[in-house]
Amino acid sequence: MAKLEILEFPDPRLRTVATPIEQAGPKYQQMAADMLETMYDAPGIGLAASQVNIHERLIVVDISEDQDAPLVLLNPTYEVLGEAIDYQEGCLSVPGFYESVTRFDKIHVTAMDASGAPIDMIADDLLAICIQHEIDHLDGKLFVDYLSTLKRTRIRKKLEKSQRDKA
Ligand code: GNR
Ligand code: NI
Repeated sequence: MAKLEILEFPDPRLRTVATPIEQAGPKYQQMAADMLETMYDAPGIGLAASQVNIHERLIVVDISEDQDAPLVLLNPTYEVLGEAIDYQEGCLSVPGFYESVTRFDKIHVTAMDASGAPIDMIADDLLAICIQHEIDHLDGKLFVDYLSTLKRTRIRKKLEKSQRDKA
């Protein structure tokens, strides 16, 4: 297993649209294991491959308290079933900032697991929100894109400064 480096806003690589995975298998099982380790260590409840500079359509999610319910989704897509809800979101690629974003509270998710088996599930509440957030990453989209330009610019400047101070 290996811990991976998480890209931070406004890194332009986070804007890459990820490509579909053609063939599931061991390569993606290893990639998912590394992403789960990275997510649990952070800690976070989801991680998209885009955040670790892998531009393929793979996300991992675990909303359990005990980090014992990992979900690995390749080529995930969803249809909306529920209502719009506002939720205070954070992102490992936008560390330290939390803002309200409108999502849907129930979705029908279709994907495959790392071995290629089909996944068909209904997700609601936090799980639904997290999956929508992760699929946005695969499309090069971040939660800050839903905020006002003023808020997004403030966040960008603060993160650029902390990235400079770190370097
Ligand atoms: O750890 C995370 N928490 C979170 C909280 C509210 C809405 C979405 C998330 S996802 C985030 C981890 C992350 O950045 N995934 O891309
Ligand atoms: Ni995120």
